[in-house]
Amino acid sequence: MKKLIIVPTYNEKDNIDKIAPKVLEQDDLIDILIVDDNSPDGTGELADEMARDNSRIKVLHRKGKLGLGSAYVAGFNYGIEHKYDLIFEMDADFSHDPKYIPELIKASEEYNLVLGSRWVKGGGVEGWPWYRYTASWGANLAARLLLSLKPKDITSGFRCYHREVLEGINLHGIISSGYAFQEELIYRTQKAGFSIGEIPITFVDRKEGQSKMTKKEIITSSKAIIKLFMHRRGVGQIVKFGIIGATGTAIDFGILNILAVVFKVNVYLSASISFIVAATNNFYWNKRWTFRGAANNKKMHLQFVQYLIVAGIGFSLNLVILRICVPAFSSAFKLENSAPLVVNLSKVVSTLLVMTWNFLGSKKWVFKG
Ligand SMILES: Nc1nc2c(ncn2[C@@H]2O[C@H](COP(=O)(O)OP(=O)(O)O)[C@@H](O)[C@H]2O)c(=O)[nH]1
Ligand SMILES: [Mg+2]
Repeated sequence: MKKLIIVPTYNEKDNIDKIAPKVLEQDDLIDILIVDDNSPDGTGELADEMARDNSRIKVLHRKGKLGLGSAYVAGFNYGIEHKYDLIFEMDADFSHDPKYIPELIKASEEYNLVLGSRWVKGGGVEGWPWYRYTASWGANLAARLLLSLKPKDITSGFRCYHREVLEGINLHGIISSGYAFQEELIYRTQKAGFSIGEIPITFVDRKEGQSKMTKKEIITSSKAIIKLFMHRRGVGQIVKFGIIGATGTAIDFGILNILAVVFKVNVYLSASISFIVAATNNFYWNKRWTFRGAANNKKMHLQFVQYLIVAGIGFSLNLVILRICVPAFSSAFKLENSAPLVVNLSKVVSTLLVMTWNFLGSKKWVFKG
């Protein structure tokens, strides 16, 4: 089993020559690939010297600081080209103790991807101030929830991939470059159906050199996670449906007020007209935008009638829920039925439930082909 440990470096002159021998001594079939982004401190030149003395050390030079993600992609491509069986990610700064490498290799007999994990039993972090600990844990949890990822430590940068995983997840399609890259790789690995295991590690904060985690990096990574989230099947639909629902509600209120308040039209007639106009608006945009591409084989007028039925039931549901919530909240908070808290909280509950009903009715019935 040929193994390649990829170590991306940016200003790691004080670490790289110390970590390399520790990595190589873990297993006879290990090679190291240093991917240096033209570090100003001369890490690249030092790496070249090391490679001259030891054929198990390889170096890739890139023009400038192009980001951790693309450094790894370059390293992965090297590993794929040279037919390494196991391909590792590892930091240069001793945060990832080389002693875990044999454990990662062992677990790789069972899993397609193995993570060195801080957030499983037995794992942890040493030397981080509380805010960095909280931020890392929180970012990890948020991304796990948004992307429904099963592993506990999805930002970990200490990993062992079988080559087949990297060949099977379309590295060219990756959209994030910074730290979100780690999450995206897990997302793709899980989606492609590969198994993922975790072994506990203690992550030790770097002693030499500086962290490259910056505010800009955090913002770019958060954006990448949200982009991935929007790419998930169905999520974009819910957001679009919500936007159209909001415009429909504005139209509904606007027309009701113009007719009933300004022109003194009978309030029930006004409410019916405003409801029909809003529903027509929602139908049109949901057909054109939210559910574009679905249900081309259904007659338009049939679809419209079905939509009115769903929206009409939704409207009645709204009244029923208000009839239940208003007395319940008013007795719970010991307030009048007309108190702003009671009225608005009830409206929030009914809106959420009715929107869910309308969305499911539209998706599963009206716009289903
Ligand atoms: N080639 C390359 N390596 C990078 C880049 N950014 C970070 N690294 C390396 O990636 C590893 C992790 O970075 P580090 O600054 O320790 O991040 P932290 O541990 O999250 O604070 C280290 O080996 C860095 O030298 C980059 O843009 N290009
Ligand atoms: Mg580090």
